[in-house]
Amino acid sequence: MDVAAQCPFDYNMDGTVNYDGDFIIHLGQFGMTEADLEEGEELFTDHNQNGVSDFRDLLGLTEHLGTLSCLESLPWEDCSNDLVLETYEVHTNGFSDDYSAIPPGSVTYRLFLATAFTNSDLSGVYGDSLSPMWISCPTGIFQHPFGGGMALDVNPDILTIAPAAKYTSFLSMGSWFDSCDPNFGYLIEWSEDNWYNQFLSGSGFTINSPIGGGMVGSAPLTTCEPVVPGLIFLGQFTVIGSMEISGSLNIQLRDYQGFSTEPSVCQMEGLTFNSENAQIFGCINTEAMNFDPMATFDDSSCVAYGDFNGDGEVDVADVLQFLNEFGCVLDCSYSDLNGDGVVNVFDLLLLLGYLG
Ligand SMILES: [Ca+2]
Ligand SMILES: [Ca+2]
Ligand SMILES: [Ca+2]
Ligand SMILES: [Ca+2]
Repeated sequence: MDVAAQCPFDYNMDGTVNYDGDFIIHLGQFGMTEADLEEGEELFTDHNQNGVSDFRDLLGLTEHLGTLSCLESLPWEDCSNDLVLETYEVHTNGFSDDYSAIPPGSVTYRLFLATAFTNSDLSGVYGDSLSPMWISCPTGIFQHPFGGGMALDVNPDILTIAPAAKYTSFLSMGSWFDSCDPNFGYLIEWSEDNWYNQFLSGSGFTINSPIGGGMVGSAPLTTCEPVVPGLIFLGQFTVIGSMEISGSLNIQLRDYQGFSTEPSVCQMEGLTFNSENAQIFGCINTEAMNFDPMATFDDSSCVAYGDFNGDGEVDVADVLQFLNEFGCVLDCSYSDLNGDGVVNVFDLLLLLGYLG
């Protein structure tokens, strides 16, 4: 039996749904209808059979991307994901470098998808006329001249000469510009929306054309290790001279049980975020050593008293770390367990009391 013939996404029939082959072939028909084709050609990318090769057809391919075959359609899971908007930095006095300036009162936000899946990647962040994606920011979005609209466009080496680039606005498919191998999202912009150019020019945007657009994942399982467990990074936005930002987007996520198994897929549409609900990340456990009274969102950073290395136990390794600071009289950090400004035998006695 011909495996390839049964897989509607393996256009080049090499037995795998791949980025180099099938994805590129698919893009060749993006936005086309039957009428756009040459005589005898077929609109083989119109998987949802609405007469046009639209973004949702592309999602059909990206959910299979990297799989060995697609003999059966992938299982769909229920998922309840939420967006989390973090107030990352408030630029009360502004921030500038030799190349650009962030005005006073600007705020840098970071947007995350909260998911219960522990081993997943994004296969699409998108919008179309059925469910638009938009970001609204009345006062404008900061774009550093050395930045770019995607995480990968920011060269971390540039930050030493242009530190304000750290706050440039960009979208991401789970990767940070300053760490790890990214799952670089592939941008899909239909001319009618022109959304990416608007974003690059420093404004919000809407994707609501019938064809649709957004980002699709280009490689499976390369999403970065989350900085906060359970959160996938979606982008950073520095709002110019105000705090106001809101938006809505749609997500397709793949969940893996193991590297070689085929993923299952979940899709959530109409996820919204708003600066009115922005969170301050930190430890919210009042019992913890690093309790942050300003924090509103638990970022799993809590460290128990005496657990200096944060491994969940108070043991000899922590005592050794403590002894490094023993005798400290200035800026003594965590080792000053009783908070009297110095690290001495009274702190040691407290620590011995925490020993498990
Ligand atoms: Ca193929
Ligand atoms: Ca279609
Ligand atoms: Ca420990
Ligand atoms: Ca002390």
